[in-house]
This record gives sequence, structure tokens and C-alpha cells, in this order.
Amino acid sequence: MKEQIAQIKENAINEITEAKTLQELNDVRVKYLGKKGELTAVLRGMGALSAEERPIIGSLVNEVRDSLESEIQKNESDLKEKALNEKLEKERIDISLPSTKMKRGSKHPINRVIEEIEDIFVSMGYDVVDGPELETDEYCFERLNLPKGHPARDMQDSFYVDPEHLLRTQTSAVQARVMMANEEKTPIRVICPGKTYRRDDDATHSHQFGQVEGLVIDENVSLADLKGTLEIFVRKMLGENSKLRFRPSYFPFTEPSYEVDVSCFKCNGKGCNLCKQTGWIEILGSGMVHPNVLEMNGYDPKKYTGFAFGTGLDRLAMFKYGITDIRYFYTNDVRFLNQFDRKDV
Ligand code: 2U9
Repeated sequence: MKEQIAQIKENAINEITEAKTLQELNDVRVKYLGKKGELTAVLRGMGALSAEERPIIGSLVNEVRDSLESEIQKNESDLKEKALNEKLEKERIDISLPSTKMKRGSKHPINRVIEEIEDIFVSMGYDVVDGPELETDEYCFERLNLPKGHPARDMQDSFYVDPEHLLRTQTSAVQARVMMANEEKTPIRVICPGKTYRRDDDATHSHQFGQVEGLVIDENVSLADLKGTLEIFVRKMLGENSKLRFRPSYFPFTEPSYEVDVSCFKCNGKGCNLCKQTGWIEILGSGMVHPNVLEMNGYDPKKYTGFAFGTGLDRLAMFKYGITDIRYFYTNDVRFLNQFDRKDV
């Protein structure tokens, strides 16, 4: 029996060494050590042995099984390493090959302007607020001191979807919503950028355009606060040497109201084609919030005052980036957009 075991061991070791693949190695394992394997069969036949022989043969079989196991393990790790090396060799990557060029997008100039405005006002403690583009007549007009039949409603030919709903003509509706939503009637400091819609569609006007409006409400807010705020904003946005000029104007939601000009940043106020030789460019509308608007939106005009302002994003972007035709913003010609690649991002 000892010879039989020695023979099994010799055969098994030979076959283990000769196994070329993990599959072949596993077959050898099954052949000798599996349930129906040759070595297992020896163990099964031990019942026929004498009581003295049994432990001797038993420990011999265990010894052989251990050495076959370790031999298999050794060959297995060699084969695994070999397989891995072959795989790595097959999948070798040539890192010196040129890469596939990825086309990077660039931020639209209008979005750049929005982000810049947001940064300026957030640094002064303002919140940025959004609202619906489809508005009610109530928030777009009524609550802004524009009752039905008010002549200013004709000024802004609007897109009505039904008698009570329209595409917002200005973002002011958002500020009215902020005022109404503030149940404690605490001070407000917000800017509201967004898309607005009017029935213009000639060469210089688009039916849809970007706007940002601001609203501040608190005790003792004065015209000086409005002027100081707009001065900081314009200087940060268009250059530290910008000068502002306030011209009296009319808006239904503010009283007094002003149109705000900035000294031409191309000619520094001397007069050029950009400012049509006037030295000034109109960029903002503004004013002190009309007491009716405060009252209609739940703020006591005896306690509170406020200022508001609004500007067109397209115009600002045109000035800032020297763009001459508003239509470039909306045709999405990549040659135009590529000029604003992500150098500063
Ligand atoms: C509330 C109270 C007051 C917002 C204001 C302007 C002046 C203004 C226009 C400038 C160019 C829009 O894009 S544009 O046509 N805006 O001139 N907007 S004051 O006043 C408000 C808004 C909301 C509750």
C-alpha cells in the first residue's frame, strides 16, 4: 500500500508540474484529491487494514495530500502570474499616442454677466431669487402699481396666454412675490435675474431678453443708498473710473424714478461711435419704491422705504464684451461662442 501511495504521489507531482493552464491544474486536483480522487480512494479502503497499519497509512496519506496541495498551490500562483503578465502584455497602452481631442464648451457671455452681477451683489449681502416666467396679471402688473387701464400696460405689449396669465414682461413680479411671501415683513435685499418677454421683434429688440432687477426695503433707505449701491455695481462691472449720471424718468413702481447713464468706457466720456458722441451710455433704470407698491405688498410705507433698479443683461454684455449685434447672443454660432472660451475658469 505504501508503494501504491508513493506511485500516486509521483504521478500526481508529474501531472501538477506539467499542467499548463489553471483548468488543467484543477483537473489534476480533482483526479487525485477530489471526492472520487485516487488518494481519497486509498483513505476509503483503509477499513481493510489492520489496527496497527491504519494510523501509519492514514498519516502517510495526509502527508502526501498536504504536499500535493502545496505543490498545486505553488503551480497555481505561477500560472496566475503568467496569465496576468500575458493579459498585461496584450492590453499594453501606448501612452505616447496622441489623445482624442475633447471639444470644450464655453460659458455664454450672458451667463458670464449674470454670474458677475450675482457675485457683486452677493458680496454686498443680497440674496439671488428666481420666480416663474409665466406670471399672473396680479403679480406682473397689479401689485406693481399698474392697475388695469394704466397707460404703461400699453407701453409693454405682452404675451398673454389667457386674460389672467402672461409671460412676465419684467422680473419685478419676483420681487413682489418676495415681499408677499415675507410674512414677518422684515427687510429685503434681493436681486432677480431672469428671462423676460415682450412683443418686440425688430432688429434691435428681441421678443425674449435677459434682465436683472434689484430691490432693497428697510427702515431709512434713501436715494443716497441707491446711488452708492449702483456706483459700486457699475464700477465693479464696467471699470473703476466709471461715472454715473441720474436723469429723472418715470416708472409706475418707483417714485422718484431715474434712468442711469454711465460715462462711456470706450472713449472715457469724450464722445465716440459707441456713445453716439454723447460721452454717456444708458444702462439702468432705478428709483425709490413707490409707497403704493410697498402698501400693496404688505409693507407699511410709514415705517419702510426702499429702492429698486433694473437693467438689461444683453445690453450690459454687449458693452462689456464689445458685441455690436444683439442677435449674436441667440444664434449660437460656435465661432462667436468660441471667442469666450474658458480662459478665466
Ligand atoms: C418692485 C418694486 C420696484 C424695478 C425697476 C427698473 C427701474 C427698470 C428696466 C431697465 C432696462 C428693465 O431691461 S429693462 O427694460 N428696469 O428701469 N426696474 S426700477 O422696480 C421695482 C421692482 C419690483 C416690487
